[in-house]
Amino acid sequence: VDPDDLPARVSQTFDPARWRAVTGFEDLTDLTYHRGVERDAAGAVVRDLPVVRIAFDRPEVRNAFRPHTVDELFRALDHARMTSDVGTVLLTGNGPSPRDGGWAFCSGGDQRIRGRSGYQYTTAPDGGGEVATRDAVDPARAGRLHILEVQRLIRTMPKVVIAVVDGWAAGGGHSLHVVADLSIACRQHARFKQTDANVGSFDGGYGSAYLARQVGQKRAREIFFLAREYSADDAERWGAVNEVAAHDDIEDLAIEYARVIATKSPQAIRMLKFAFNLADDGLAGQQVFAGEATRLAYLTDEAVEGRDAFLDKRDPDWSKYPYAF
Ligand code: S0N
Repeated sequence: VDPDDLPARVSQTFDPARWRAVTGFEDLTDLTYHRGVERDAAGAVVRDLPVVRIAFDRPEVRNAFRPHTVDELFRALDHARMTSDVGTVLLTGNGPSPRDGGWAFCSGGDQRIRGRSGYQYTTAPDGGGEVATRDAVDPARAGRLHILEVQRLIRTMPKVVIAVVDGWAAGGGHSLHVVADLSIACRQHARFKQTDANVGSFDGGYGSAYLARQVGQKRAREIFFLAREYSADDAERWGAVNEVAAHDDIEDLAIEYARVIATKSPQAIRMLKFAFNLADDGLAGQQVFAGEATRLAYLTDEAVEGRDAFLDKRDPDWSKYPYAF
């Protein structure tokens, strides 16, 4: 597959001139994964930009995630985490739905298969929609709530993750937007609704408690207990999204955010993200922050002296290193 051979329309909000498919991810079925690029007048890629776009690609079910979607999402996010010249990850949804023109960021877990082991989806024999069939699955994987592993990866990856909410953010999709570092919402299409309690699920971690940090306890409880639909403008007013943009401008705005972030010190962004997380993440947050501090300390002469002294089988000489600055 030629990574530059982009489908003409991944989504209405997707400008093919700005992106190339990420090599090694041609097998994705439930997501699309692209790297931002700069092209010359002839359309050839001049250079990669420090941004990637990961998009749910199941618009016919409002971008609900099935376990396979979550596996792909973890894989793409982890690849973005490991790509050292990428500073910003845009998480979004492709659309509109070919069935009814509806837009979605993500509508959470696919309710057709939730909690059921041994189901898998295949294309219907007539080539129509998917049909669920019983199938043997590894019991170790059945019923796994591994979307929570994705939430933790978003939280701990040393990059800025931006939820580009261009349609419904519902249930577990609402929680993904909550856990993202920043959110941008489309004025015309973004709709928010925390449906967990409607269907017997409850994200008792970031989806609720961290939401309460963002919008306050009363509002967060209203969002969960009443499951009312709210708009992009409501979300901005309540402090749940950073900015609202018109449909035609949302991708430009997201890329502009990434461009500005790329002008900042990667180390400072990393330390700031982990510092923002620390209090809410408890000892796990302290571990992530301290791990980064340890990595920086290893680069100092003082830490090198400790290592070298051990290897040289001598006492370390700390006399050059002050107790205070
Ligand atoms: C998003 C809503 C509000 C949009 O309403 P709208 O615009 O009126 O569209 P619909 O006509 O309702 O939807 C269009 C088609 O899409 C299907 N569909 C939509 N959402 C889902 C979904 N989540 N799962 C499966 N199908 C979905 C509709 O059924 C419709 O198709 P047809 O016409 O063929 O019926 C509205 O759609 C809505 O409320 N959706 C449900 C939102 C919801 O409750 N999500 C789940 C909340 N809980 C979680 O996310 C927890 C995670 C989880 O449950 C899970 C599940 C599976 C595997 C793992 C997990 C896990 O916990 O990790």
